[in-house]
Formats: sequence, structure tokens, C-alpha cells
Amino acid sequence: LARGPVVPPTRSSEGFLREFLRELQYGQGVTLARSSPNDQYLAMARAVRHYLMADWLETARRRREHPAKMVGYLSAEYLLGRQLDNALLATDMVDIVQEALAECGISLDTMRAQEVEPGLGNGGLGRLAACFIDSLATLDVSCVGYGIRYEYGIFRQTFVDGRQVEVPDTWLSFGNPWEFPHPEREVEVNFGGHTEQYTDEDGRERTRWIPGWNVLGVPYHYMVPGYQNGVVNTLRLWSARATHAFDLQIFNSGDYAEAVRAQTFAENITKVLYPEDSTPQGRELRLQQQYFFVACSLKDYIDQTLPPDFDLKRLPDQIIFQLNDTHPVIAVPELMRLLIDDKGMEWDEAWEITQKCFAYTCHTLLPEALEVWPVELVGRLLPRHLEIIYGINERFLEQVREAFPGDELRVRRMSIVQDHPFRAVRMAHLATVAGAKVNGVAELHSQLLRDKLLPDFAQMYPDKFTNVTNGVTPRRFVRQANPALSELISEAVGPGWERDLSRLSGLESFAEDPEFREQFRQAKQANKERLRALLLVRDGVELPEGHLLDVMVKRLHEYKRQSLKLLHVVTLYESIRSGEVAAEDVTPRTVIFGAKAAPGYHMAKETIALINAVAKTINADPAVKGRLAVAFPANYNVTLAETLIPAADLSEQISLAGMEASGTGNMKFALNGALTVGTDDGANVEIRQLVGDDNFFLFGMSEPEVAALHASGYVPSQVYADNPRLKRVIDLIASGAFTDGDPGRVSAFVDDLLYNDRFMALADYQSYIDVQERIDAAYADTEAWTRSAILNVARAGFFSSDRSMHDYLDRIWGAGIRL
Ligand code: 26Q
Repeated sequence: LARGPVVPPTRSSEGFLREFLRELQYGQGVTLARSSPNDQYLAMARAVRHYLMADWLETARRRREHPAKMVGYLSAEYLLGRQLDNALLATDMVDIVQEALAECGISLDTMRAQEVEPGLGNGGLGRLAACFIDSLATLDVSCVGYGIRYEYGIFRQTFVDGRQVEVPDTWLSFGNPWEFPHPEREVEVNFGGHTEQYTDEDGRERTRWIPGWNVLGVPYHYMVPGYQNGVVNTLRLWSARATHAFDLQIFNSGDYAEAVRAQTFAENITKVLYPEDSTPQGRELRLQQQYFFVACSLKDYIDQTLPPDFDLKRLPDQIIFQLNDTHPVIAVPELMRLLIDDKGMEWDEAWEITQKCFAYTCHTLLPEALEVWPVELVGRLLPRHLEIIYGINERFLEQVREAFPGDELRVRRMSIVQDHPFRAVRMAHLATVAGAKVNGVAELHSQLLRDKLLPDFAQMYPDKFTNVTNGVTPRRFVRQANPALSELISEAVGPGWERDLSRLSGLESFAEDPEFREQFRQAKQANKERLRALLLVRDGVELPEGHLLDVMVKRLHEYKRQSLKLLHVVTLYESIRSGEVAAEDVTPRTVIFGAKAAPGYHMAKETIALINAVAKTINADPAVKGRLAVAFPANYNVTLAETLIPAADLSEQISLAGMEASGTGNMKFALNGALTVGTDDGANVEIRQLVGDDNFFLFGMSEPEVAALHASGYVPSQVYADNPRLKRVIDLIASGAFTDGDPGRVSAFVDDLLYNDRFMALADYQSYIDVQERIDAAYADTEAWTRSAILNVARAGFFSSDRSMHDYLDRIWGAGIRL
């Protein structure tokens, strides 16, 4: 027993009950009779964990014994969502567990509700990382996800008088049954100090870094189960601790308070997730976070994961580090430093290896979202890395001059180090120069990346650039979030679609089957009722019944244009109020918003306040009762998304064309049978191509039209003056009709629309109103709408993150990865 493989517990409700009670009694130290729901949750989560353990250990053993090339996914964010249901589904234990809990008088839903989701990400990018590691486990690809174990994840959003107030996310305070701390695998990370030259024993001139201070990184392991395939990969999140030597030294000098302060200082590094998701501020602590997790990860991989005495010349055969945006790009000079300073390699050889070990994914098109780090800061925090970056840049610019003689403007444009408006390291340039591949996240985005964001680089390295369109995991976002639809799908196309989403195409013909359409509507109805029940207890919101459910959920950002959605809502309201249309002639609609604003993003917060003000007015007005309602549940997160998205009829994807890199919510809605109203932006383009124009509501300017309007000079106040309807709507808002007669509370919002409107909401207004009128009419034709909804599901199989992973394997990660 001691020497053999780990034996999993018996897969039966008796077997599970045994594990559960053991954990409750011996783990939590309570009897069932006296246990709290939290005790029960922790015990059952640990019991579920037992069933994954044998597979986890076996997967690790297999990977050690057959060393294939591994993917090291480097991401500062993983927006995992709740773990319990995911683990139950991966082990196919829902029924067993439900039965066992029933014996104890415990409901599985109560247990599910106990879990606080790990919100270790801001939005799309973090959720994408979570989907990708799910898919890699399901495809049995050797992968370790590396990241940061923030003590506080994305803030919890509350509304006070309709304005966003952030509350710290204390996700760890009731205990976390899903993590495995490994303090014995701690890693030291250095910061600060200076560098010096010296001559080694062989007479070679070398550099060494004399750091000024250091911290420890403790890894916490999370299981990443594949879907019912016996594979469990690892997510390794790092947590900062004070160095023992550090505090001991001070402690011995008698200054206890100073020793504690040093500890606090070190542990600050992984204290909190930065809640900005598109306009990074050059904050020192943020750079510390980035270097901290990347240094831990590289050292852990080289010293602990590779076999001892591994010849690092062969590193590119063993690992590809995928850089999730520029946040982990400091890994590039870190690997150079390890190879040169620690392992004694020559520059050219180290660079050749480094260039093969990294690939870079870009997630933006907004120039201000590109990370730059002031040279002064990098030099102070990471002096050796700054030298290496200069070394990389010098050699790189030499190549640029060789390829484009006399073109000094180009040299300046392409330089990894910018001079203006301040001296800083351009992380996207570093990533592009160092990466073997650079990819965008949807076809349009990859094309704009080549043509607009990094054209000089695309010219110099045409073969580096590629596209991998994002995807989402069908396990969480269809199977788990939408059991009613899942059952229908399984009945129609048979089992197994969760792992081969292209099989959804088998639903095509069912769109023509009236009986199937009726069942499909019933599933949607069941999901709406689930949502109603949830919002009632979660937010005290009472959703009207029988409405078109129109949903816009995503981070609050001007480019995403929640403002445009709001103009539509006010247009509907105004047209009923003014008597222009009779209330009984409008298609009843409930609009749901969900959005967090970055705490320092003023206009985003103003928009939230205005949405809440409009909602309050509309919901209280008997003139529109039963016809129009607006809900804005606070704290939109993965958990809420899982109930909201399956209930939606209409998916709002209305960013200004050329601004949303991909979007992934758009995919989740389509897969759950919502129709999209959207611009030709990001992955919307591909969704429309796949589902067909008849099943997608396109509106607004295309990206080239946006560019042309910019070039010709865009005057939003002119659009306002020329469109009487728009003018009425804006005037109504500006009058204070939604803000207790106070125009002051809306002037920032209104003035920006009229005199700035960077993302051209007014330019797309009429087109948006027109398409929404078509939507009202289309929704009234129930059978046709259902047919379109089914076709959306049938044709969206492409957006599985399993497909994205196949594309990464084919286009980026190369041969040697087992499949
Ligand atoms: C960087 C430095 C300092 C502080 C914060 C940040 C930071 C953090 C998060 C910058 C950006 C982000 C997140 C970006 C993001 O979520 N982008 C989205 O990525 C999705 C997945 O590819 C796309 O679908 C979305 O279009 C894109 O907006």
C-alpha cells in the first residue's frame, strides 16, 4: 500500500459520504450536527479533492517519465471562477455527491453558494487564461500555469447612492480548500542594489548583480482537471514572504518593530490585484509583482522541474513560455540573466535560446494600454535587467539599421527604449523582438496589430506575426452554466460534444424542428427563472417576466460604449413618455448591465452612476411599467456570468470598431443561444461570418470607416445638432431628468459626449437605434427568433478554447508537445 500508486476513494455515494464525514470530523473538527455550512463546504471540497488526487499525482509522474515539451503559461491574472462545480463535473461526481449530501440533509446548491470565487483577474485576459489551462488539461497537453496568489483579488463592487464603492475582496478569509501551499519549495527573489564587473577564473569579463534586498516566493498549487479524462495539470501561484535572514538580522539587533515592518513590506508584493484593466499606471509595486512571479517561475522551472544537470542549450526543446500580454515580459531579461550571469553562457548563445523560449500574445489596440516602464524605475529595481535590456536593444537597433539604412526615424520608432515623453522601456517592443511568435486574439485584431500597432515590426519580421482567435471553455460556460441546454444538446447530437464542440453543428437541422424549438425556448425560460430567483436574493431586484432580456456585461470602458447602450435605453423611455409610441406597441424589454470601473477611472464611474440613475427613474415610472426595465446588479463576476449569460436573449457587443481586441463574452452568449447585436469588431466579425448575417444584428461603422471619419475630423456636437431624436435624448439627460433635476451630476458625461466622444458613440447612434428597432420586430416572431438562436449555438463551436489551443499548438508552440 505504501509503495503502490495512490488509490482513489470509492466512487459511490457511500464512498463519498465516508470521505466527507472524515474531513468534517477529523479535518474541520466538528460533528455533522454542529457543523456550519462553511464547515460542510470545506469538508466536501476536500472530499472532492481526494478523487482528483490520484490523477494529479499520476499525471505528474507521467510527465516526469516521458518528458515532452511543456507550455509555461505566464499570466499575472487567472480569473478562475468557482472551483467546486468544475471539479464535480470533471470527475463526473455530481449525482454521487448530491445523493451523499442528501443523506446528511445538505443541499448541493447551498454548498455551491458557500464558495467565494477566486477573482484573481480583472476581466477578459484573466478569464482567457483560466479557459486556456482548462483546455490544455482536457487535451492532455503538458502545461503549468504560473501566476500570482493575490491575497485580495478584484474588488467587490457595491453601490452607494448609485455610485461605485469598492470593498476589498477577502476571498481567503473562510479558508481555501483548493490550494496546496509548498513552503519547502520557496524561492528567493532579489531586487535593487547595483551591478559590478569582475574577471572569473577563466579570465573572462563578467557582470554580477549585488542585490539590495530580497523576498521569498512560496508556491501554492491548484489542481487543473481535464474534463473526465484522468488528467490533472497544475496551476502554480506565488505568494511573497519575508526572507528569514532578512528579518532575523534586524530582530537580533533588538528592533522587533522594524523586523515586522520588513516582513509587511515583503508581503505587500502579492497583497492586491491592480484593478486597472486598460490604462496601466507605472506603479512601482506593479513592476515588483511582475518581476516577482516571473523570477519565481523561471527559477522553479529550471531548478525544480528540469532534471538535474540538464543542458540548457536544449531549453527550447523542453519549454515554451507563453507571455499573456506584456505583464510577464520582464521574464525575457531574467532568462538572459540566468543564462549569462548564473550559468556562464555567452550573450549570443543565450539570446538564441531566449528567442526560442518565448511567444507573446497581445490583447489590445489602445496605444495608452501598452505598458512602458520608466528607465529610472527599472534601473533602481532591476539594475542588471536594465543593462540587459539595453544590450538587447543595441543589437536589435543595429539590425534595424542594417535592414533599413539611413532610416533613423524608423530606428527611433522601433527602439525598445523610448526617449519621449519620458525615458522608458516599451514592453511590447521587447516582447516582439524576443518572442518567436507574436499573436493577436482575433482575425481583425491580428491584422490591425500588423498594420497599425506594430507595422515596423511586421515589416521586419513578417513570419513572426500570426493570429489565434480566442475561445472559451464549453465545460464551464455551457455544460456547467446551462444544464437545460446541455441536456438538449446531448439528446440531439449525442454525448461528447463538451470535448469536441464542432459537433454542435449537428444542431443545424434541429433548428427546423418545431418541437425542438419549443424545448429550446423552455430551456431558455428555465434559465430566465433561475436568474430571476438569483437576482431576487442576491440584489433584491425583481425581474419582470416575459421580456426580451437584453444584456451588456463587461468591464466599464469608454471604448466598449456602455454610454451608447444607455442612449438607447433613454431613447426607448423617451419615445414612450413623449407619446411618440404607445406603450402597448413596444416589445417588452429588460436591459441588464454588469460592469466594474477601475477605481481611478473617473468617466467610467460617472457612467455607472448615470446608469443607476436612469434605472431608478425608469423602474419607478408607471408609464413604462411592464414594457421597459433596467437592472444593474452590482459586482458582476464569473459566478454571476454563469447564471446571466444562459438567460440572455440579446448579447450587446457594441464597441467602436477597431477597439475591442476580441471579446470573449460575445462567444459565451452565442454558445448559449443569445443573438448578438454588434459592431464589426474583434471576434464579432468571426461570429457573424459563422452564424450568418440573418442571425446577427450588425450595425455601426466598420474600422476603415472609423479611420476615415477620424481623418476627416469628427464633430460630435454636429451629429447631435443634426439628429432631432438624439438631441431630445441628450437634452433629457442633460436636464437632470434622471438626477433629481440636478444637471450638475450629468454634465461631465454629457459634455464628453458632445465635445469629445473619443469612441464615436454619437456617430453610431442612429445605426444602433435602427438595428434595435429591427430587433424588436424580430423578437416578436418567436419561431424565427428561436431558429436563429439555435443556429447561433450550432455554428459557434469554433469558439471553444480547445480549438484555440490547437491553433496555438499548430502556429506557435511547435513540435514536441505531446497530443
Ligand atoms: C497592466 C499594468 C498595470 C496594471 C494593470 C495592467 C492591466 C491589467 C489587465 C492591463 C490590461 C489588463 C487586461 C486586459 C484585457 O482583459 N484585455 C482583453 O483581453 C481579452 C482576451 O484576449 C480580449 O477578449 C479583450 O478584447 C481585451 O480587452
